[in-house]
Amino acid sequence: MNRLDKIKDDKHNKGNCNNQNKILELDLDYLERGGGGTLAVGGSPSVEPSPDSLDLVKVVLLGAPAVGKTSIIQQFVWSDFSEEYVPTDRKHTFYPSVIINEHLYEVKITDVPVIPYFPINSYYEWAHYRFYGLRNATAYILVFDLSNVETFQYIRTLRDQMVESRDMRNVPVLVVGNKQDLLCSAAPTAASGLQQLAMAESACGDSREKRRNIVNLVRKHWKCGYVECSAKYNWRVIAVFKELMEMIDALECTGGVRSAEPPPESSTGQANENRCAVA
Ligand SMILES: Nc1nc2c(ncn2[C@@H]2O[C@H](COP(=O)(O)OP(=O)(O)OP(=O)(O)O)[C@@H](O)[C@H]2O)c(=O)[nH]1
Ligand SMILES: [Mg+2]
Repeated sequence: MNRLDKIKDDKHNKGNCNNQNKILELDLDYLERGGGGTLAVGGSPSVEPSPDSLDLVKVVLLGAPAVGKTSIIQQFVWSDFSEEYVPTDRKHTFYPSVIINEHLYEVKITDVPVIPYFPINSYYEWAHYRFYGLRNATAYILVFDLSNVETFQYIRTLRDQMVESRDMRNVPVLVVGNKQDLLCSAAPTAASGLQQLAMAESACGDSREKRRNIVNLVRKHWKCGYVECSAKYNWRVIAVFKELMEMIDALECTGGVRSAEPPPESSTGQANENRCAVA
């Protein structure tokens, strides 16, 4: 069956990583409309989806250190957030079931330690990122920190490496600006003197300008989705996954074919009008 990638490698992965076998059924339309915090649980939390009966959408989150990748996932899956920063030091996987446009998807969300580069072929993947599933992901979420726009440079480099080494046609990529709550506002306070206010306004203006350029690059040139969120306040975290699942669902409906196997090394990415593709 072509509809979704099979989870062959998950059989393989069992025992090699810390699988967090949390099975949730999330109706994204309902949740985004504010449909309560209680999620329909679609199975025992300790049971992994049966590899034989379910197809899986494999989503990998990537981004610079401390941008909030783990926080976004944990807020989405567990409705939980921690102020404490614990760098991710090994692969973690999460298995929510997601309903979008009345289609049910089993999703495997993978959180990995920061990778210095995207593996340009399966040899590098095997040698340096074994079992991370980087090259055969169904879709990617690339996260940066809105309050530190320099972190965007990391995903820009990573995306360049992806499009140079993997056929990215029919592979949705969503760029997420996290920590929206930390965005500066130059609103005057009683304590701020005029000079301080002017400096704050100018700093905010700079950062607003950089953000505008990023949104422009991502949407117009990369033709990727873009969402801003705050994992801390659970603001638009569901929208992140909804947007991504919409992209995946649209692809499924238009018959986009995704292969669980890495493509031949010669087939580098080319433009695709409607998908997140090479600029
Ligand atoms: N203010 C604010 N802090 C956040 C937000 N999201 C994450 N943080 C904080 O940022 C720090 C890093 O968050 P993580 O989720 O661990 O970041 P990460 O990208 O997984 O980091 P690595 O695993 O090292 O790559 C933690 O202290 C979080 O509490 C947010 O939306 N707003
Ligand atoms: Mg992490």
